[in-house]
Amino acid sequence: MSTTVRGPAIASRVGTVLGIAIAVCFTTGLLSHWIQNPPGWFYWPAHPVWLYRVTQGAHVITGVASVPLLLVKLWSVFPKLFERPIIKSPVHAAERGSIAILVGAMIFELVTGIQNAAQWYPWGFFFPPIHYAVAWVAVGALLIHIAVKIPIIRDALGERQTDSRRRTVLRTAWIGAGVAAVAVAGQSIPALRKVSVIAPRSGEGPQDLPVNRTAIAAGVTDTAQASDYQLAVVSGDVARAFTRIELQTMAQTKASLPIACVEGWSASANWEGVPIRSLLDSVGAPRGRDVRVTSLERGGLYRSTTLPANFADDPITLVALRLNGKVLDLDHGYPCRLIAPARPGVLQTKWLSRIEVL
Ligand SMILES: Nc1nc2c(c(=O)[nH]1)N[C@H]1C(S)=C(S)[C@@H](COP(=O)(O)O)O[C@H]1N2
Ligand SMILES: [Mo]
Repeated sequence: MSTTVRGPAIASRVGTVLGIAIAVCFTTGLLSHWIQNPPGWFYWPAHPVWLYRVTQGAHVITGVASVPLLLVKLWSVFPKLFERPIIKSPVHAAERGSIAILVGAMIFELVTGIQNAAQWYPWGFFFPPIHYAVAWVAVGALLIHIAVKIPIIRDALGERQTDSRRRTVLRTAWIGAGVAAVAVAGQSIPALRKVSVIAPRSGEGPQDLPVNRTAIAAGVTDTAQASDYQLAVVSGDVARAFTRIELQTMAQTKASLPIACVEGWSASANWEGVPIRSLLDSVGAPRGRDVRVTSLERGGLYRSTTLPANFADDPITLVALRLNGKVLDLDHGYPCRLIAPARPGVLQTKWLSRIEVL
């Protein structure tokens, strides 16, 4: 009879659930990366409107839920991590090395991801490309790890677990993961808002919607409120400029659409404005073309984004003038901002200055 609680029985069970969480986290992360840096073959649909809200919510929730699972997993094999000699044979050395890389990369991904979701950026690097690159390292090392351990995993999962101490540890792992998931889920699932103690953005902000970058932070308070403000719309040689009043007199469309931040929080709101397609029609722009949208913001990473053709032609991709029944707040993008269905928040450009067909 075994007397240790640690070992393959726990490691393989917690590892399996952790593996599923990581698979969801990795896949949804890849999608988010491709939406923001689309390879030529990539297509992201504009409908259903909540699609990105769900994929990115799942990304952050599975990432956070992985923390307690990873801790229990490491605990279950802890003495093995310090086994001597470190190198017994080339195969053994490769296996140890892959575990060192796996653990390091996983911890890096979870820590930087959670810091990012909490909007705390202590590192000296730009988060997205590094988080993306290390994800491949982590997943590569994980696949090697699983391949090496398959026989042990299969045996351990085949045996019924009767040791009550182990069952307690497992129950603790599941409860820990569940609590972690619920604690953060409220930033994407409104019904959980009150119990989600670590949801950093959850509904505060003007017009009942969180703000990511304020007008002051973006340095647009003067240009956005200037009396000679105009929105330029350009297609080839044809260009027009619209004042806010001219935009207001055009046919308005209403749509309920979420802002779904890459950092995990999301919130639905009622938007009203001019379909971007109407503005494109006004300069005779053909359908099926990508469109560049540029902000009044002078610097910043998000001053300009490209709207893929299927989004530009969608009837509820709006140049929004109103939010939740009132004139768009300055912090939400006054005089007008882009709001498109199923698009990451980071690409929902505020304080528009120019729309140009590519
Ligand atoms: N010009 C500009 N638009 C921007 C940003 C920005 O930094 N500059 N931030 C984006 C991000 S990251 C998000 S999540 C949404 C948030 O919109 P909100 O502040 O109206 O909620 O705006 C987007 N639009
Ligand atoms: Mo965002």
